[in-house]
Amino acid sequence: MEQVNYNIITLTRFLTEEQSKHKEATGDFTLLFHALQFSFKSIAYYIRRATLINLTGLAGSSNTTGDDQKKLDVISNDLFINAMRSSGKCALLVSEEEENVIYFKDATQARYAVACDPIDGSSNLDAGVSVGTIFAIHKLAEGSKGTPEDILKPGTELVAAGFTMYGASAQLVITMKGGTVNGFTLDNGVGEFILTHPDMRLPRKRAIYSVNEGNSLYWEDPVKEYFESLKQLQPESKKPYSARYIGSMVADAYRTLLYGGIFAYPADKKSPKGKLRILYECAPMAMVFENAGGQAVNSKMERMLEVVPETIHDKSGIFMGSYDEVEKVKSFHKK
Ligand code: AHM
Ligand code: MG
Repeated sequence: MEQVNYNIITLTRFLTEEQSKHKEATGDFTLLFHALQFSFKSIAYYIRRATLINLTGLAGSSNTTGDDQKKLDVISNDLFINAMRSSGKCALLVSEEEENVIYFKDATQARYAVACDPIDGSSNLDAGVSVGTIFAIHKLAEGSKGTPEDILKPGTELVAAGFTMYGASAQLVITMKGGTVNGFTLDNGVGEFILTHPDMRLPRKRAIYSVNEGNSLYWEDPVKEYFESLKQLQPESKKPYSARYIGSMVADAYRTLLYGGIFAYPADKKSPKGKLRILYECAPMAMVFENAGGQAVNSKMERMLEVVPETIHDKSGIFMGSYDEVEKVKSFHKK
C-alpha cells in the first residue's frame, strides 16, 4: 500500500523556510523563484505531450550560436521570458535562444538578473531522451537599473543556480550562495515540486567518465592522455572506468551528482573555446557541483566559477565531477 507522508516539504515550503533564515530578505527572491518553477512545470508539461500535439521537429529558425531551433526550444524560451517578465522581479534576462539581453523596463523595482538555457540537450528532444532547463541568478549592483555588467560576472557572484531534468519524472536541483544542494521531484498529481534529495553530496570518487569521444581527434595531448588512462586497469579495482554519455548536459550532470564520476566537454583544436556557454551552462553547473562537494574547472584547469565571461554567449571548456576525479584530470595537465 502507498505510504502517505503528511509532512512533505514542497518547494514553496522550502523557499519560505529559507527566506525566514535571512532577516534582510524582502521576499523578492521567493517570488522570482515561484515564476521560475512555473516555467519549469509548463516546459515539463509540453515536453511530455510533444509527440502527441505535433511539437517535435524544427521551428525553421536558428539561434545565436547557429543551432537549428526546435519547436520546443522556441516555446520554452517564450514561456521562460514571460514568466520572468510577469514576476516583476527580473530586470534582465540572457537566454541561449536570444542574441541580445532582454530588459524588462516595466520591472522598475527588480533586483535580479537571470541567465537561462530553456532547453538544454535539444538534440535529444525528438527521441524522448532527457533534456532540461539551466538557470543562474545574479543580483544587480547597488543602484543599478540593469546593465550587461550585472550579468557579465563570474560564477562566484551568483546568488542561486540550478537546473531541471525532464526525464522519467521532472527533477529540479537548486543551490544558493554558500548553501547546500537540494533536489526536488515534480509530483504531477499535486502539481508541486517535492524535496526528495535533501543536501545532495557527490561521492568523492567514482570510475565513470562522460565525454563525447567523437571529438577525441581534436583533443589536446593532456586530455587524450587523461581519458586514455581511464581505459586502463585501475590500480585498486583492476578494472577500467565505465563510459556514460547521454549528450544532454543536464542528464549527464544529474547522474554524475548522484553516482559520482566526471563529466567533460573540453576545449579542443576545432573549438578552442569549447562548446558550452559560461553564463547559463558552465557557471550554474559549477556552483551546483562545488556546493555538493565536487569541483569544476575549465580547460586551463582554472576554477570554473572564477571565469569572467567576456560576452553573454561566451563559451568555455569544462571538467566537473567528484572531487578526486577532477584532481586526477588536473594532474595530467601539470605533467
Ligand atoms: P544545447 O544547449 O544546444 O542543447 O547544447 C548543449 C548540449 C549539452 O547538453 C551537451 O552536453 C552537449 O551539448 C552535447 O554536445 P555534443 O552533441 O557535441 O556531444
Ligand atoms: Mg544548452
